Amino acid sequence: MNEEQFPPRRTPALDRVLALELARVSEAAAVAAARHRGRGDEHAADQAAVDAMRSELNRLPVSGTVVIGEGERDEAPMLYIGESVGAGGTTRVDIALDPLEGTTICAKNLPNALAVVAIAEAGRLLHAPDVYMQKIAIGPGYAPGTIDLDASPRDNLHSIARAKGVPVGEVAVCVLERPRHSALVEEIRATGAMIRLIGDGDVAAIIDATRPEISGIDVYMGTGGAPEGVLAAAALCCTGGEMEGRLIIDSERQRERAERMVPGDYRRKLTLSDLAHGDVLFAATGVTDGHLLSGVRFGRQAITTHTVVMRSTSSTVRWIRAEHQDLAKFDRPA
Ligand code: VTB
Repeated sequence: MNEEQFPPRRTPALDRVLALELARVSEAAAVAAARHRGRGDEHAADQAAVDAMRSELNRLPVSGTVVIGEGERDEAPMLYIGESVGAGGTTRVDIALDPLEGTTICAKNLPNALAVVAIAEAGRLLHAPDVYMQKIAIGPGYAPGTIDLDASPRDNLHSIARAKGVPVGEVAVCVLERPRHSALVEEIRATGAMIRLIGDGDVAAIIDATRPEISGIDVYMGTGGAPEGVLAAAALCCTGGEMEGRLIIDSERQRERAERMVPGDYRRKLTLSDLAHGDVLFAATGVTDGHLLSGVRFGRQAITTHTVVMRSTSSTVRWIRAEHQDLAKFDRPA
């Protein structure tokens, strides 16, 4: 065989079959959380998702360590940072998860609550402390340097508009609706760009920016959770796109955690590859309806889930609509 024409494929560290296994993990969490939609009880919804995700994770043929989880060991009894999960084996992976991204969204049954999980070879996901992160993210197809976290929102929006070949008034920005974003929102509006304000759920919002023709969002800007930033970065490793972030450290305790967890200067601008790199698998299942994913449907004979599964090695993005007829596996007697 001519090696120049057919270069040997790099052997990925993560078996591709694992991608489908990962879908089962986010599906289980989503179904458990969806039973609590609209009931106003964030805690119960989250707990159900955690329990379901944990038992499904423990069936994965990996030796996994939770690096982005429900919290530090002393505050989260399950899926805490550092917990070992998986059925064991020689595949050592780091796991980032959010069994219910958008607990408030789920409790109110608003759009875009997701069950999310990502795995990567050990050491390839940033071990982000549970602090805020300033973020900016765009989808694929832009030249490197189009966005810069350190540039003003105005400069970033003009740069995106130029690269896209549209007036800045046709660029749409997604921002979390928070008092801390009032100056950002004002500055964006002053450029003429459009804003979509969301209540929660910036993982979905960043993935939205990778498919502007469907979501209507070109760029995500603002400050959200750092753990959610790593999850979103894991997805961008697969879809393509750019993201930059910076941890926001407000207390001595946070500083101590950041110093312990983040290699190098934790105050630096983090690039996409600082956040996640290497072979990455990502799965998200819709809990409530959203334009990224439909929520769980409880039918008479089947429970239907909608999941996106991504793999960085092949840049495959698969949309899986699953009808689960074995209802007992989701704790519903037939
Ligand atoms: C965001 C959002 C999450 O936290 O990261 C946000 O994506 C940031 O924190 O869904 P604040 O709510 O304190 O602003 C969530 O809303 C919840 O984890």
